[in-house]
Amino acid sequence: MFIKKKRGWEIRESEATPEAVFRDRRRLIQAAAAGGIAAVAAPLLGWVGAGRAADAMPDPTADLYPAKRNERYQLDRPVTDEKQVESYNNFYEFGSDKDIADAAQALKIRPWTLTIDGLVDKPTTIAFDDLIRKMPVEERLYRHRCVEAWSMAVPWSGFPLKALVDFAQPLGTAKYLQMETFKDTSFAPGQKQFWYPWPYTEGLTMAEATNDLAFIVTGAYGKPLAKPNGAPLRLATPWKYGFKSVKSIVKLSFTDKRPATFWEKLASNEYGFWANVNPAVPHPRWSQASERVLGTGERRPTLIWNGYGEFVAAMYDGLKGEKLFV
Ligand SMILES: Nc1nc2c(c(=O)[nH]1)N[C@H]1C(S)=C(S)[C@@H](COP(=O)(O)O)O[C@H]1N2
Ligand SMILES: [Mo]
Repeated sequence: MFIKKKRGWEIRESEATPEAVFRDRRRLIQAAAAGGIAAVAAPLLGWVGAGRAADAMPDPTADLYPAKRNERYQLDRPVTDEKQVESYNNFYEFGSDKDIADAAQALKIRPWTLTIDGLVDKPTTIAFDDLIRKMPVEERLYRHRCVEAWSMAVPWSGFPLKALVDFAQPLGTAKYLQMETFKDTSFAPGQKQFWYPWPYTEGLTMAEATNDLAFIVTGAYGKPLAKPNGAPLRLATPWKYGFKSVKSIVKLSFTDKRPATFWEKLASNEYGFWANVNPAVPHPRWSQASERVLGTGERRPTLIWNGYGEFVAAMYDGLKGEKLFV
């Protein structure tokens, strides 16, 4: 396949991360705060606006947050600074660098409907605002490990993907769940880049989709999810590399064939279907042994299954022949 530009994770982390830009912004913001000129400086600073309520309509789900925390999921490190999480993103629909927070404000999140089709009892379409009222919303502290070797720790809110699968009532013949992002070039300029296989799709086995850890994220930091993080709903599968966590989902399709996913279509030897985190299996072009913690810059050793083995490892016992870690 012809690829015009290097993708984000083909570039060395040192090149991919505009660290100098971030440092300069930090300083500018500190200066602005000290001088009381934040309002003047704000438009210059992408991330100041990342979580703001720029939309005219108040969020109709705001009353659900903050949700009660589920204490079963504990972190081994501090929560990452909210501004970092909402301003250092992978969201190729809005651009192929990390600095898409401003562009992502153009994402239209109301009305938002979710289509459920394929091998289900009754295919259906439901408004997100109706769906979430049927779901058990809670908060969970999760780690996130990008295949590019950076990581973060986030208080996500949302509901178990299993609750959504139960709502969808898949047939016994369903083996996989495919999830799809919107496609709309009127507000997502990245989708004009025709060499990518839009829309972004991801997939899980039914065992993975109904695992306790698989989570649909609708909020973070005690409020509705910010657009750069994939509002109004995105996936979190914290034992897998971050590219599995598909954002701004519009469709769930149950199928008996393994879905080919967005990055797999582009480079299957580098970004496979399983994509489980393993520090001992390097990416073809870089090590996965350690990770750079967003916000602090600390380097930590990466853990097998990203530290979530007790929840997920047993699912893969019968799958030793598969490339579970690519
Ligand atoms: N639709 C869509 N979902 C996506 C991506 C994307 O480009 N488009 N990037 C993925 C990658 S590589 C990562 S690491 C996470 C990043 O999530 P964050 O920006 O909230 O940190 O989103 C994932 N989901
Ligand atoms: Mo990623």
